[in-house]
Amino acid sequence: MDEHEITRRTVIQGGAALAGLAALGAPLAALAAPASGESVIPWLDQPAPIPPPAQGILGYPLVWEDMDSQITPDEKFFTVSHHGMQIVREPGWRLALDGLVDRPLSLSLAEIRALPRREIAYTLECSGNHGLPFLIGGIGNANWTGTPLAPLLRQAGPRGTEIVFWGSDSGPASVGDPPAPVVEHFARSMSLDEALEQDILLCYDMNGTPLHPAHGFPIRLIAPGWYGIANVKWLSRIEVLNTRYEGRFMAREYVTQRKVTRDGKESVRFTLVGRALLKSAPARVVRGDGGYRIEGVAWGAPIARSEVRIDGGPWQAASLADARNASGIEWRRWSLPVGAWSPGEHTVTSRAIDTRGNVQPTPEDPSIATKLTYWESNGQITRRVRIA
Ligand SMILES: Nc1nc2c(c(=O)[nH]1)N[C@H]1C(S)=C(S)[C@@H](COP(=O)(O)O)O[C@H]1N2
Ligand SMILES: [Mo]
Repeated sequence: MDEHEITRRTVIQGGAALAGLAALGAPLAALAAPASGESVIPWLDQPAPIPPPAQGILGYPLVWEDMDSQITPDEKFFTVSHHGMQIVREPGWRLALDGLVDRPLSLSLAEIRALPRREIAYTLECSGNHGLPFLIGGIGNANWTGTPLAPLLRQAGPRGTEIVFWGSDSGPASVGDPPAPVVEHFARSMSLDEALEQDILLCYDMNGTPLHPAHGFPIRLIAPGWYGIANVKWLSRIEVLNTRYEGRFMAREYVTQRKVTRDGKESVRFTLVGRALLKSAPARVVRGDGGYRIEGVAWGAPIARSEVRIDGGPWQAASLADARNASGIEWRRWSLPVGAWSPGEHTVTSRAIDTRGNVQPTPEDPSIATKLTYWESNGQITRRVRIA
């Protein structure tokens, strides 16, 4: 058992954490956990085992069949830590806001906690989710509490256009020409306008308890509406620049590459992984007294409809749980009764439609089919199930 696992278990088994878990948001009444007499039928297509290089990076992937509540419990919330989990001690820790600013700031955790509080339910998905055979559980939904970043940025008086969020984690980097052995700290950036969006938080609590080290204690950025990578954990410094920042996780990785052909000429288009994209997934099949039902979730944009097709048949409208937030930053659960279902193997495909009429792309859609990288795999997902 690695240190990561021991530490996470130890903390989760602690009394305070258990008390916190008991206070998690109640599941939506319309889509409650299976009642007694109901059972969940596991999908036939299960994710591949996590290969050794990714084992130290990805932890606790969501088991879709376990999804029985709107909020993902902390101990079932996936983790992605490129340089391993970091243990940051609170004594002496401060967050710097500096670089091209009129008034540099340095804040302790107590000072950040004393600032105006805001809680936001936001579904955080890794942009690699569904892009690799072992990665289908890189998503979870939590209540995140913190203080809005915008007033602090304004207070510092930025004189640049680029905001870099530095984590305290680092690793060896293969850079330089000629190559040089260097260490690169984790960082992601946003434009000043993006960083001033009102929902962006310096977050300290997840589901009502202080962030677990695996999720970024003492402070992480929470950037609702963005892919997971923007949500920098173990935040140590916010730096204002007047040029673009092109570190590893901005320019070398988390870059989507697509083959484009224009006027008969082939090229590659490189785009940055940024905002979340419209997506849905079947979560599980539940068997009850009255037959079967398919449950799932839709996220990534304000959702208008969620539809399901069985065995490639006609699209059927699923019933959508109420949105708790109109901006679409939190997933919405959906369910479709199937009634009697013939024995044998079946496929279940879902698609989400947003309030502008955009439809989640099929795997054949050019936005998906021309992709040369696994990031931003928001194409329609098909799962297989065997009905007895
Ligand atoms: N400092 C730091 N922040 C990070 C990462 C990291 O490796 N280091 N991983 C990012 C990625 S790729 C994702 S998907 C999310 C995952 O957040 P979680 O581990 O809390 O689920 O954190 C992001 N923030
Ligand atoms: Mo990620």
